[in-house]
Amino acid sequence: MKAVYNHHHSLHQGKSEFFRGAQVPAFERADRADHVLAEWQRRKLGEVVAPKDHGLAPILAVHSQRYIDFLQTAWLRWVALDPGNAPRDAFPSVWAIRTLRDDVLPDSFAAQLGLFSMDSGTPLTAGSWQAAKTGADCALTAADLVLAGARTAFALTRPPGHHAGADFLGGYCFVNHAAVAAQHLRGKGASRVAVLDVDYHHGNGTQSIFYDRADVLYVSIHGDPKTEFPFYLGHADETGAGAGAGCNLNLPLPAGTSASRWFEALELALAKVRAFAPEVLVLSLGVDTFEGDPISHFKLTSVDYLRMSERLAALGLPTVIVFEGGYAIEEIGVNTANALMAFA
Ligand code: SP5
Ligand code: ZN
Repeated sequence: MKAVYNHHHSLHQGKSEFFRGAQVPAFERADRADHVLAEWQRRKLGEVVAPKDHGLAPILAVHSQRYIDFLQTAWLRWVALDPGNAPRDAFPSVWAIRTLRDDVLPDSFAAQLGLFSMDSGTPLTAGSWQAAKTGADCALTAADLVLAGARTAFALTRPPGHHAGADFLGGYCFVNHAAVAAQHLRGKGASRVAVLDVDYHHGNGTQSIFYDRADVLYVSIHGDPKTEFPFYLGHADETGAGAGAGCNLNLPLPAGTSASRWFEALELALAKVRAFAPEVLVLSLGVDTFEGDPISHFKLTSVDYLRMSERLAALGLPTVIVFEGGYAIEEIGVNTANALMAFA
């Protein structure tokens, strides 16, 4: 298998995030990708290739023009507000929540940042756009490899993507790589694409982008949003809308869920994917389901990722794998490589 590696990932280096009123060191760190790459090379899982520039069109196929316009210039505008801002990441301080208008774009940078954000946990930095744009190119290049006949390709990128919606950032995500890849596969002739999301957190962005569509299935196993981020989406009664009715499956599990219970949910997810009969699978691979993850609460062990890999590969589908979350830095390389093992 080839890994399409984002050589620009470390241009995004969030310093901190907010937790209970305090600024704490960011969990989504640059060395996450370094550890995965090191383990990939240690196990000789395959060639590491550079992404091809796909321009903006495939990103604009799933994100709004106004949001991408904002992302491209956001850092320069943040610093233009006050040169003293340069050492600090940008965070929103105001939001266009219910009853407030989100259809009129304010001139104020602070107001735009809030309009285009779902949380205050996602530091926007000097290189966030470039890292996320290159991440999309990784996912697109991996999709191209699969379209050209590769069984599997791995987009090794950060920051992650599955929380980013058509019109907003959040949950450490700016551009939704899995959605960009799924849409690209559709445009290049795959008639049905399934996205399976095994990150600990519900991929609210991916779900919402495809919610009313019958051509892209979204299936997710995740921490119950009643207690876990992203809180406001990911419930079991979200099954799709309009033409997309029945093309969304959420399998929320309580914090503290064991590996055996998680694997039961995986079988339900796999059955749904099989019944949809997609031509291609996009796998949103987060390893924050690990028992040692510092922000998540499932109980998977490192060897469980080998079993996960076997069950996923048994689908027998051409698969584009996109790296998402996972914050246990010491084990992230081993866990991710284990999850890829049956594909390699
Ligand atoms: C892609 C992805 O995995 N995004 C996750 C975003 C989670 N953001 C909320 C994190 C809350 C952190 N809580 C700190 C707990 C410290 N013990
Ligand atoms: Zn996650």
